[in-house]
Amino acid sequence: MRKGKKAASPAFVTSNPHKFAEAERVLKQFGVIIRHARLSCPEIRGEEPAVIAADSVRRLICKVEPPFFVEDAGLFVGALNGFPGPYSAWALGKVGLGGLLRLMEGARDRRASFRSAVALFDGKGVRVFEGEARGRIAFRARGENGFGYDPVFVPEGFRETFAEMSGARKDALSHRRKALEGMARFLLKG
Ligand code: ITT
Repeated sequence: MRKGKKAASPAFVTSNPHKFAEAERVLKQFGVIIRHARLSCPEIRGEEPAVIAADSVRRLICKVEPPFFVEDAGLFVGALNGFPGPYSAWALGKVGLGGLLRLMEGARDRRASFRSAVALFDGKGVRVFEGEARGRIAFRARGENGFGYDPVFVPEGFRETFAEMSGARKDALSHRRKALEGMARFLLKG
């Protein structure tokens, strides 16, 4: 457990309770306590999580009391030229994990990465923090923990999927933790 200077309590603007729970768990370790602003913010179409998150946070200025942050994340599969990437939530809703596994049938290169970008507005300016977790797509869905694509994502150096790991183990490896850690260090410096 890391202890540091007390930072202001930022709001996480997200409609996804799983993302909020992960962020709360990670940031608590840095002494950063967050509030949940349960809003969904329309996202621009784009490839880069950092660009999408920065745009979303800018559109919330004047609507949410600073400091606040948003996070954009997605699963980028090499053999599918980065799909579903920015369409991760949409693709999961449309075809589910089964649909992704069918697209990957016969694919020998199963490399993929989760990418996260956290965009913070601290009342003065916008800062973006990024994180990536590399791994591969499993041959079948395994595990009950986590959310989204966790049952089909095997992080580099492991055999288990994120969904077969404890929350603490996922946090140690995850794209979201890496991006949030960048934000926590920035907040604690300020
Ligand atoms: P908000 O935009 O309201 O925060 P969202 O669920 O739409 O919620 P994203 O656009 O960032 O959030 O996430 C896109 C999808 O990518 C998400 O719904 C999951 O299906 C998937 N995803 C993101 N991070 C994940 C993770 O850590 N584990 C598994 N799937 C993840």
